[in-house]
Amino acid sequence: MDIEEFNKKYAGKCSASIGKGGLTFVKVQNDAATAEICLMGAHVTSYIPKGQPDVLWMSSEAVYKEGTPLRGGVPVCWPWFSKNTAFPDGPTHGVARNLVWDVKDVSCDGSAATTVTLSLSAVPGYEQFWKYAFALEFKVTVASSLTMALKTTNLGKEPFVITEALHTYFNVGDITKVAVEGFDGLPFLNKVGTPANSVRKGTIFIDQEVDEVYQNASGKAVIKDASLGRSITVDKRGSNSSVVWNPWIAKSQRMADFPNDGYKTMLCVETAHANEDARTVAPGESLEMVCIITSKQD
Ligand code: TA6
Repeated sequence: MDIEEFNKKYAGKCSASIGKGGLTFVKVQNDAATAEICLMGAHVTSYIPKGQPDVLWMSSEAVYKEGTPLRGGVPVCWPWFSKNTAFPDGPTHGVARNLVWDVKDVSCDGSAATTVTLSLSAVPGYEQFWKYAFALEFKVTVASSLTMALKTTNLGKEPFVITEALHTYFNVGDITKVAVEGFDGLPFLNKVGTPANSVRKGTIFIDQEVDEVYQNASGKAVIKDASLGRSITVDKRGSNSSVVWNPWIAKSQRMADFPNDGYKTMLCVETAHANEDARTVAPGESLEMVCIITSKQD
């Protein structure tokens, strides 16, 4: 992307610059919030509503290198979530987060809402894993909420099946003082240790590794952060599955791009089409999944 041309075209709406690891970042600043999006992976790395700490958590050990997934923010996991059983040795969480996306458009609605539309229509270097003709569009609206809409269009002549996730890492003050509402009574696959099916009873508190894939999760979740004195609502449209993840101590230590104590200040609540919520996209059809994040000081 020609940075100078981009900045001329979108002057006053957003600005692009070369950042860590030579990666290109688009910065949005308006009356409601600021945000940053790395073009590699269309990866939202920061969302700061006016007067609040960043809503997203980025690892201090993240590796900024083209082709290497960024740790933190909102990884776009597509066209599969977690491992692709057809390619067990392939990339985890698909290939979209490793690739550089284009900016299709930037629009503003008044002085407090900016929408950056990013697109991807090929998987260079990953063709062995994904042979279908597709178009991906990711609309990121930075306002008093952060709204992310991921739309998959099948441009080919045969249907394809995807799983996907907006794998959002939330910034919390102290994980031991966090309560997560919205999953009471829902079935989930517990992936810690030997995978086992279970049903959530009540509120989620985090005092150990948690890696849970919820089904029938079509509503909103609320992350109550007593330490930062705020509640983060994670609402959604077009998704029936969610993932809740905290690596806790041992797994944090095993991840090179994750600080040993990182588990204390992050929590993933992911808007997904995961596991049984896999989706078939017919030729010429589109599938959209939307996540709406709103953070309110208590
Ligand atoms: O969404 C939770 C999860 O599937 C965990 O099992 C853990 O692997 C996490 O994603 C991070 O995956 P990554 O490939 O980004 O290290």
